[in-house]
Amino acid sequence: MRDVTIPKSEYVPSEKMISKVQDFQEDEELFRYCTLPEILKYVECFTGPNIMAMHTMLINKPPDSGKKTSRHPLHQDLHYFPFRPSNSIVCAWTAMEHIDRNNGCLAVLPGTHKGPLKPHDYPQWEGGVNIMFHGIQDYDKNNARVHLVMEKGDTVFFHPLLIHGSGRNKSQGFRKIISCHFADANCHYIDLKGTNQENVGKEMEEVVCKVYGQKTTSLKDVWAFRGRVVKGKRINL
Ligand SMILES: O=C(O)CCC(=O)C(=O)O
Repeated sequence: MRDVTIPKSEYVPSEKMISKVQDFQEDEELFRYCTLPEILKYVECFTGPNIMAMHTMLINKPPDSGKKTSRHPLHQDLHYFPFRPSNSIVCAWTAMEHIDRNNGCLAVLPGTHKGPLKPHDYPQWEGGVNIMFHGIQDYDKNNARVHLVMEKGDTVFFHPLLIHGSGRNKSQGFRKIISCHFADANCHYIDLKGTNQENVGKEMEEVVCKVYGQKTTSLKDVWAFRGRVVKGKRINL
């Protein structure tokens, strides 16, 4: 992914242009992260013994161009997932360097994982919004906000309903993190039709069709194609 402020015509793949590498499950070195015993021992507390790595990301948050597009709006990750139950899904998010409010640390609203999945949409930001950066408009503004200052290698594990986002990168460096969403292999796919995830589901299908040059696709196939078993056996996902 490139930041929305970089025109397509100026895009040359390099550390300075790539803001996110998504779906690195075929990259042996990066995917090693998703198999580390130090990570899986905590993941298993949420998922049980049959663990699927469903969604992988290396985020290289670029120095903000001044348009504040390096921010990530407050959202719940479950918005993007067509599988349940939510209590059997967990994100591991690891700092690859010191991260604080200056380079855009995570901001979380504690306790929000106990609430429902809220409707998401693109925020109305003047400088533009990156593709798929959907946000929640109606979160409780009085809810405490905690900024997670982390050192290289520190990892947080969080629930897919936890409302979180990240601030703009005011530093001159690239803020790097690596993350994976894990799920219990017993989770099941759901139909997004008629839910508040219907739009994101359609948008995701469109992106996949564009990238892979296909006319149609199904979200279930997309996620089954992405998912990899990392411990135990593959069951439903
Ligand atoms: O790393 C960040 O800045 C936040 C990423 C995030 O919340 C996400 O991709 O769901």
